[in-house]
Amino acid sequence: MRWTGIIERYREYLPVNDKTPVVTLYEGNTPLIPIKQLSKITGLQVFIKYEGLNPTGSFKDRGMTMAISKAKEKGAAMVMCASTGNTSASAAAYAAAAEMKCFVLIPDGNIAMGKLAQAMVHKAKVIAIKGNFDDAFHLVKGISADYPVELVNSLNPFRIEGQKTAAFEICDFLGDAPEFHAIPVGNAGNITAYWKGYKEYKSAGKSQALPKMLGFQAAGAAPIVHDRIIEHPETVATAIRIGNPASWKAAVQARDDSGGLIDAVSDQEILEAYKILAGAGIFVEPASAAPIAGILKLNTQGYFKNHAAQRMVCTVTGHGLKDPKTAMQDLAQPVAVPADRQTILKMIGL
Ligand code: AN7
Repeated sequence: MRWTGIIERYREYLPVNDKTPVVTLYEGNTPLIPIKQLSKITGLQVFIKYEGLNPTGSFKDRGMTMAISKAKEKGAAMVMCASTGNTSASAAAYAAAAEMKCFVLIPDGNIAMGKLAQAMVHKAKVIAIKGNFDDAFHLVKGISADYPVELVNSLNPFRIEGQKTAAFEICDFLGDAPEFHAIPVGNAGNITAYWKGYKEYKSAGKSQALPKMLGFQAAGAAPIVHDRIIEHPETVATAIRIGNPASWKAAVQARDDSGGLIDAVSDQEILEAYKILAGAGIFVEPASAAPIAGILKLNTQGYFKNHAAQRMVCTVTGHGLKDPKTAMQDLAQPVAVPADRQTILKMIGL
């Protein structure tokens, strides 16, 4: 069957009707890839849900096809969001597809280059503010409440509806829900969406089990872990540099209802996990390495010792190409040499 996006595939589980104009870039249907390097270390069956392969390179597209389609249905001409980068890239692309205007507020100097380029090529109006994501989010909430512009951050319930389809895909692929699901937590929409998806699929009789939800925040931006707002969040994982998440309560509920946890991982642990994935052929952005760092941390604490061979799915949320600067940070640029066979053979050691 030809894949034409998450709304067509999972229509019966989504708040759409025959009159909803479906704005899609054929997002979803991302691969669930076994990573033997991680299975070997943990003794679990570890898979990654490679969300970097969505049309704009992140999981946000699942939510954005819903948010923009519903905005279009309502007759909206303008959408707006605050973003650490991926939401703005996705909003800009789907708004372009829908021929709508898009305004994005970003924290100046703290979004990865690829994401900024995306928002700009799709002709969103990009406004960098002297403040962080939380400041930007506060502003867009106020403006969208007072003016005819649709908010497409994950406070918009249609975003969560779209993003829950990733859980459906995982159950369809595995035949049931996995025992564990690990995921990065920033504004906390995605952990909320997955938990909703897993519960709904079980209620519909499409799966039998529910996973333990394991959320991971960056140590310098871990409000849920510390149970307090972080005024000045800091982390190399700029996507999750968020101190006051919108879906805080729902994330705590997903954690507690599933018998899981939300923990913090240091930037160093994130970058080590990032390199392990790269070594396995998978290129992600730093925030996406947080769940890998998290399960490795839990593994050293013995958390999985009675769970041999159980299934672990880690959502890796964004593509590595989003953030080439971090990728190249501690790598030497190649030095140009003469275009000559002998030189090349000597360099390769042949
Ligand atoms: C790669 O783009 O918040 O916990 O404004 O880009 O659902 O917020 C991005 C978040 C994880 C966290 N991984 O997801 C934004 C934004 C990547 C991300 C998260 C984000 P949520």
